[in-house]
Amino acid sequence: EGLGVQEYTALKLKVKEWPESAQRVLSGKLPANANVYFVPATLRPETMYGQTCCFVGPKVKYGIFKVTENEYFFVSSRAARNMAFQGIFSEWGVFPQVAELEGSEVVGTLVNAPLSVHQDVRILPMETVKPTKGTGVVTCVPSDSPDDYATILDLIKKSDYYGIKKEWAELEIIPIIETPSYGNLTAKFLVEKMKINSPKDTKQLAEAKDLAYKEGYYQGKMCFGDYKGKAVEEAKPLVRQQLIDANDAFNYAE
Ligand code: A2H
Repeated sequence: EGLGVQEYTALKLKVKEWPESAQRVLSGKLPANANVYFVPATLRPETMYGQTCCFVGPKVKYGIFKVTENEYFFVSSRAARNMAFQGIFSEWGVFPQVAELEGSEVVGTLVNAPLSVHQDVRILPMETVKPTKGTGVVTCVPSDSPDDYATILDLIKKSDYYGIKKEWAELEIIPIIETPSYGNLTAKFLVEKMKINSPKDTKQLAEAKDLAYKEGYYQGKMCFGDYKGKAVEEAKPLVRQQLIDANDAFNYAE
């Protein structure tokens, strides 16, 4: 945003099972030993313990790109290009695309979410995903992100309309960060207090996001995980480094 550079943590969520809609598109396009990862970009690596699903824009176009011999990323082509010029792909500036998919075709994919209490989570639709920000993939932490919390409530309420199984959206929301003003489920607190009824209440959600971010970052204390008891400001780089060391994440900037 503006003139600044945004430093994201890009997380690797390994695909365990594709839905039929994706299998049809992918048939014959990937080698047998291929590992494919959904790669959300996040500013809150310290919250990854609480991932309950991962979002794509249902109408957004994505690609699967070959990163190394057996590693492939599911991201927007814009993000693949940026990554290729940040030394993330094996050949500088080259980002070979093996398939093109729309978000709706990958809804229901089962992926492994690094660090999360919920090892296996589903890919679900989020209509407010911006195709031009980050990777176009957003990991869902409903304890601390008002956008994620509002989207989860909507998916549960209208699961038939969205063509998903209700239980895919109903994973337990665990407290990760304790704050003096909003308790330990900041997003739920703010969504309820501000009477946000839908993911389309964008103005209120922007305000809630600001409040949640500031309170979490400056006043928050970890109440879960390896850095329990530490300030969020201190824990954030530690969790990020832990993810990077485990080869579950990398730095991505734009
Ligand atoms: B954050 P900034 Cl727990 N479209 O990650 C919509 N939202 C996107 C996106 C896209 N294409 N790409 C990334 N994002 C989200 C965690 C989180 C995030 C928490 C709390 C707040 C929060 C879990 N979701 O973001 O505009 C991602 O969600 C609020 C600041 O580049 C990413 O971090 O500042 C954040 O927005 C990046 O937003």
